[in-house]
Amino acid sequence: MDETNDKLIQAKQNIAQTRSAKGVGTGRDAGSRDRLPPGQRLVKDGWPVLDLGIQPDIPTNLWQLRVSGAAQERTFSWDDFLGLPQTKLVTDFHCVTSWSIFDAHIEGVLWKDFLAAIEVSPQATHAMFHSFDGYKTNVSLEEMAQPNVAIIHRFGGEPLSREHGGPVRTWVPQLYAWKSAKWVRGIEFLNADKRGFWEVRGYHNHGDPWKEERYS
Ligand SMILES: Nc1nc2c(c(=O)[nH]1)N[C@H]1C(S)=C(S)[C@@H](COP(=O)(O)O)O[C@H]1N2
Ligand SMILES: [Mo]
Repeated sequence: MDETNDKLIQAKQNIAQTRSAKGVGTGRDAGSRDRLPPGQRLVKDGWPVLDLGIQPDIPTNLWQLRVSGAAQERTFSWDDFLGLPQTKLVTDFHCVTSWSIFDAHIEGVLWKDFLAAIEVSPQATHAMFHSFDGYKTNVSLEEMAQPNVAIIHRFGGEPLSREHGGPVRTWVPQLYAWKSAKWVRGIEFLNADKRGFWEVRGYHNHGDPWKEERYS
């Protein structure tokens, strides 16, 4: 498939617009607030897949990650990327469509270790993550500096599957899952905020699940 699923995108955009007209959030209380954000339900078996109708197939020998914008340009090959310090993490993950998963075992390069390998302009404030399917999403560098933010290539002890964004995706677990770009191919540093794919279609610009920042 090389066309995006326009009906699905339109439907999600409509949800964003109706929900935001009614005010923020679902208003539901999920209980166990210590772990499950409000309005979320725990998915116990499996991990739902969400995309635009395209699942790019990028073999690792052709995969590259390009750093651009307010940073020194740099392109990482698969081997360059695996040569960066590797860390294993266990985190939860929350999608705005209200599913959450607990205890995702992931592995990859912590954002702080990635930053140590590149040169970012002191003026940079945000990053735009660009993906092979044309998707993009913006995250502030302040959010990227939170613990457990990483660029990952393994999940559950296996290479990250194609449907979940393999070979490499970003992982920003303290924000709703649309902020974690699957099939990432580029990181563009910005001196001012810009909105990504869902952010221009009514999703919240920040996306904190604990504040139910679902739609704007
Ligand atoms: N490249 C890309 N990344 C993406 C998306 C996408 O369509 N394309 N969808 C986002 C959304 S809306 C969600 S909820 C999560 C879903 O990740 P999963 O399919 O691994 O659960 O990926 C996010 N990252
Ligand atoms: Mo999503």
